[in-house]
Amino acid sequence: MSVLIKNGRVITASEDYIADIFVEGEKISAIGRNLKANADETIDVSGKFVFPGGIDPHVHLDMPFMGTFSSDNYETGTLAALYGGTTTVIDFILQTQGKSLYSALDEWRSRSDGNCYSDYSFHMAVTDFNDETKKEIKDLIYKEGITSFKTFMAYKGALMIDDRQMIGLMNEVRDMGGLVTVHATNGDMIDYLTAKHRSEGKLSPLYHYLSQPEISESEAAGRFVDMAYHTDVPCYIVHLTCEGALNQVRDATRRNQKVFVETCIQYLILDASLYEKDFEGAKWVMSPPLREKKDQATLWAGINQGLVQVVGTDHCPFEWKKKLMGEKDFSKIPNGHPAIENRMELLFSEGVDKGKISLNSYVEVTSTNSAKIFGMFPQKGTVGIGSDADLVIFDPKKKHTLSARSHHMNVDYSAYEGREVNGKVETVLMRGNVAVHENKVKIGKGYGKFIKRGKASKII
Ligand code: DUC
Ligand code: ZN
Ligand code: ZN
Repeated sequence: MSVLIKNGRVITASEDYIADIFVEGEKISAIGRNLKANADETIDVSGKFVFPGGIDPHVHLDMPFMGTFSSDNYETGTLAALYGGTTTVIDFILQTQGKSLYSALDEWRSRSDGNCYSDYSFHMAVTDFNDETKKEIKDLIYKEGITSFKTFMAYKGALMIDDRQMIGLMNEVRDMGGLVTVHATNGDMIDYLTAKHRSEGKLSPLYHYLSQPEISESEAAGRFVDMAYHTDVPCYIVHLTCEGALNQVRDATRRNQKVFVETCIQYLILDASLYEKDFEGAKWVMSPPLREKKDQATLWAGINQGLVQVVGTDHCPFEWKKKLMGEKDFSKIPNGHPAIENRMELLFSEGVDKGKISLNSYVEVTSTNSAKIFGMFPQKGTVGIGSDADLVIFDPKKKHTLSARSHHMNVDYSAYEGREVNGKVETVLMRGNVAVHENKVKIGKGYGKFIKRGKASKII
């Protein structure tokens, strides 16, 4: 199978030019002006952008969490990702405390194998670091291609590890050439505030927000960055939301430390005033919570300052009836919101179209930097000869309105209901095949394959 894409405006992390792209099999084989090729299919994309397929490095599909499962499984979640221009996702395996990392890998494979539309990979969340789990790190990196290890400084009693375990894990991962990532919020502080609010009868979604103040995140981010500095391990903070936490990263650069930072689309464009809508605020109950307008300004500036390298989603949807589990107690609302399908269009509309970030930055934070940080570059993350032909044809002029009535995510509400966006994903190629075209899927379940990743780049 070969495809000739003609007259696209090709955007990479560093370039912007009009060209034709010739795709043979799964790879891009030529890029140039007026290419003459005998292709099976020719698509004229004049006036459209061609972006590298999006990479969302932070999704939770079919995940057991807070007494239920996230409502998008690997089939529905990766299909929704494709509709939104994301061709690779990295999901999180959660170790069960007291069990091995490999038993968790088996469990996650049993849910994901053969079910994906987009390509996918896993981070391994280490929730119980001990002498046995320590021995598994090397095989995960070298045999399985799982090179990033997630830690939680919150969710005490379920996912959280203490600082002693953190330092042990960091030393091991450094020696084996991996990357340590973190959900950086102070679990003890949050537990204390949650219990206090509950005992005072303060039970609405607003108190989810008030139980996780900015300082609970900035303290943990600073502690994590210090431990990573001490152990000299490459480190990455997931879903960073606020000024205080980013200032910890800014400070770390003054001692020449490199800290990779991800924020998520919701923290750039939504704010905590949504928690004042009584129980409707449960739609946006996630951890960390939405923050203030001043934090949005910090995050946009952080992208332009090179302090924030990635915009993901933390996609973790729950149907409304599941959110209702916390109707009488905010601490029982399953944490998470749906965004996997909306990230690329929202960031284009709110970021590029409104002049907050450049087109090249857009490609960096939605694709290239994740590919580099997580060891998939240049197979993924760019439009280049020899790279996988994961391509997004994007119409910057097409306006449309986001709604649960038209989205493909398996959840009965949209966190962005009624929001008009400028720009639409028109066609998506996945490894050389047209996967989505004008709102219709063209590939089958199971097309998406597991991507074994290499070592993380230390420098991007
Ligand atoms: N935060 C969420 O909101 N959901 C899943 C896990 C997390 O850390
Ligand atoms: Zn998290
Ligand atoms: Zn998450």
